[in-house]
Amino acid sequence: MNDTSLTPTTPTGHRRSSAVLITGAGGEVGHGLIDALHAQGREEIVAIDIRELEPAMRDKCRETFVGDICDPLLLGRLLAMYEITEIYHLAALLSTRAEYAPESAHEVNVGGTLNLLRLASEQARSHGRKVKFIYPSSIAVYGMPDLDTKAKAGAVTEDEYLNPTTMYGCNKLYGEHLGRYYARHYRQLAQDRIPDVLDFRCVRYPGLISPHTVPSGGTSDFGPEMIHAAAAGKPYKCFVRESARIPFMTMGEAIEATLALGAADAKRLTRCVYNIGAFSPTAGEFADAVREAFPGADISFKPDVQRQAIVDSWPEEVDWSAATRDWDYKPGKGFKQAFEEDLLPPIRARYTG
Ligand code: AKB
Repeated sequence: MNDTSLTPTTPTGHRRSSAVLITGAGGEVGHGLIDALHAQGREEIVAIDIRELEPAMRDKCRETFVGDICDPLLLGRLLAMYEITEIYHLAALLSTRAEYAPESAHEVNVGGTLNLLRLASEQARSHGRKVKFIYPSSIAVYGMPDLDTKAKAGAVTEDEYLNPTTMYGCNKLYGEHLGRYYARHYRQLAQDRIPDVLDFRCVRYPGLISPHTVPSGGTSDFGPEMIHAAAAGKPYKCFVRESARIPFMTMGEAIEATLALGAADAKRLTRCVYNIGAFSPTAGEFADAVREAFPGADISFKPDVQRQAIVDSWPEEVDWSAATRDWDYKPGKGFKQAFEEDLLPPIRARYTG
């Protein structure tokens, strides 16, 4: 975009400091992302969450805000104080939680995303450069019509079976479209339109497994919950049947892939939305690996019909060949190797240490 910028100063006339903004920073992905960006020497992290971040996380940020992304005053403050060059918009109500309060989920997942996209475009207008907007979406955008189709479909591409059955999935799919709209068509009829305000890049996550945090509010949570429960010596009743299969990856690989997409050469990117994934064990295979690692593990299966239906509506595998072609994405390890090398050691340390 052209450099038609207003001078990036605060209302008191001081130059605004540059910032990479992370929303939903207190969640599982936020933790991993703050760690990774801090390790890269990024000193300009500004984080928002509705809850206070832990001190260890706060120490890695330039500034943290406790607040709601739906609050226009908070976003106005950010606009006034910072020259935001990059946004990682992680804040969302996940699939299970959203089904208990669909309208609130819509407010956060769609309203919040719209606020952030508007903030990004106002920032870009004010400092004269495109803002990079990294948006994690999810396999929840898919809606497989039945189990037979799910089994036959194999690895689904980004553009197939987009009929989500959850509010979260609908919200994420719309968020992907909103991002593409802001990046390519925003205010397309306005006389004073500035083109190219946003560089929108979206990565669709499968279920994520972190050795450091226990997830909450999602429907892919059965995988990580099972491992953490066994390591903590607690019994676990799995809410899906043993044959349930969806794609997963480790949190470490998801963060690496998110940063790789963020750093990718824009000229090579042929689309806004990319699938990533790594392995697709069934819940039963998950349990076998956990029992092998923790021989006394007490894991039983008691499917919850509604949560099972959500998992059944997600594909068994995703096709990530577009990510490989455009930004060299390659999953590192299969399930057993990732489980043994990347998950077990830190999980054991967490519960014994
Ligand atoms: C959820 O289960 O809602 C999330 C997701 C698959 O996006 N973990």
